[in-house]
Amino acid sequence: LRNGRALAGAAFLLAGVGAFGCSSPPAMHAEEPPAAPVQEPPVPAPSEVALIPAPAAGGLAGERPFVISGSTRIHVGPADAEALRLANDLARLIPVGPGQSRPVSPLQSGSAAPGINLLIDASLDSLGAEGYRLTIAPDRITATAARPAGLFYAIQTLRQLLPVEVERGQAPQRFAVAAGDISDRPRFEWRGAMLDVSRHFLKPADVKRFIDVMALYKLNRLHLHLADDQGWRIEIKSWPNLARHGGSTAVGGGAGGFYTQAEYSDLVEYASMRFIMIVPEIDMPGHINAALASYAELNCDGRARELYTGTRVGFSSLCVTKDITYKFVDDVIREISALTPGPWFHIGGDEVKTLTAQQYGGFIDRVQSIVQSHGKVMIGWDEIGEAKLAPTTIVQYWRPNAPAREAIAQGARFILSPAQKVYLDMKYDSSTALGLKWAGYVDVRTSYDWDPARLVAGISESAIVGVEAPLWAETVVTLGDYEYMAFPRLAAVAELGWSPQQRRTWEDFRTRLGAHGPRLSALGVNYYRSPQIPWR
Ligand code: TNX
Repeated sequence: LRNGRALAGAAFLLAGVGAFGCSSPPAMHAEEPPAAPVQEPPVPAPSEVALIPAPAAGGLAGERPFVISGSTRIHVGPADAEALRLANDLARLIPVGPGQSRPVSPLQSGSAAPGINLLIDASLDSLGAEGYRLTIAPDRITATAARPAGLFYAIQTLRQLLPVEVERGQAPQRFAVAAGDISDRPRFEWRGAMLDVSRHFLKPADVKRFIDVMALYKLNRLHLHLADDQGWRIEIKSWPNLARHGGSTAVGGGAGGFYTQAEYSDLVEYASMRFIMIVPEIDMPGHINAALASYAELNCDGRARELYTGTRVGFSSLCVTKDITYKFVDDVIREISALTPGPWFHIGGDEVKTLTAQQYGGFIDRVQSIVQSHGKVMIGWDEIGEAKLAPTTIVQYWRPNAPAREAIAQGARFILSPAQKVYLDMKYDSSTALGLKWAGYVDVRTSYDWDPARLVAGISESAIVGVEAPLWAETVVTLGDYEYMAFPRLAAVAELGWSPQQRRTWEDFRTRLGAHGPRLSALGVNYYRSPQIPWR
């Protein structure tokens, strides 16, 4: 079936070109059996090759493909260690045969050779730090970028043009890659997902699997919500009871868990190899019961709270009038910042219902100075607009229909995470078993079909750092649950963050997304088979 479909597509693409199958000459010598025609692999059908996010310019062409075979080499520019690492990753994706690695060789000069070429070319910086050019012609594939991140994204584009079997480690021996010429760069620098690992805990191996799928869609920020009322999920050496006791349970009373500092650093490293920066969040002054249960002295009354396994919000707060609170905040931000190469520290700041506006503003102000003293840029949920913000501070917009007036008036920059559009914990529709619905049902089209620059009056393109889809975890427990809520909506958000508005339409996206079904399946992702999508 697959071949039949592919051949039909090839006929569509190559009508009359005769690139394969019919190119063998008629037999000339009656006494010799005719030579078996070289069986050219079918060109992938248009319905099978689909790029998400859609590239900014160019695309696939109906011309002769490039055929990857046992003799195809991968070339990298001279003396480029990062390109070599990426080339080796690509070589592992398309081995020559079972257990046979594909050779990677450095080019003598900077110019491409027959085969697959991965080149860093600093003069290409018109495409920015993440942009790339990818050309696929009959004799060579050439990926060029000014920076390694761009080369990585070129490879993710190429990966989406390879047979889905490569995702299972079963590359065919010979296959065609659709021809094309693509010049690509992202619309926004911030294309993120957030995992709430506090309400339920995801072990490091599961976070890595999630990162793998993020990378396929060119997402580049993973925000980890590391502490909330129900669980403290990162080891803090100067306050060891936070993880030991505060991390010992979860919503519903499960076993919880936490990342040791070594495990966190390993995640940071794993993500950075895929050009994803980890953004740590410790939510404060509210959403902090796990800490209040771990250390009595953090409470105004000096009495430790009970661990909490329910799902209410807004009831807990640090004691903003005690000095020890700021020592605690300083220690936590210092230790996590030292483990985090990315420039940001997210302090939460949402849903505080037990402080006066003045207490809240004063606390955020002080914490902002602490974050800056550790060399980081502060991020907070949109409530922080009520405090006096530093010019570098970033506001994460989330409340449906909130005008964000105070933050706009201060000239803040925004990450857009409107709950009614991109909250991955909202149910898709009334039949979704997992998830919440306080911001409404969020189907795939709702996540996709909006323009960030037109969401909030007063927040225009230049004030938008990017988009991020948070996955709150009150109702999700296993990696399969997280995946079911995240995919395919996160792919929609990835395109929202990457592709120019005028290159995106829902009709086109839903068809391309349908073609991604087999790849997500091959990756073992438990995605939601939305009835809005023509899945293949
Ligand atoms: C609101 S969004 C919260 C979270 C909940 C989420 C559930 C935000 C900053 N706060 O604490 O988990 O709703 O959808």
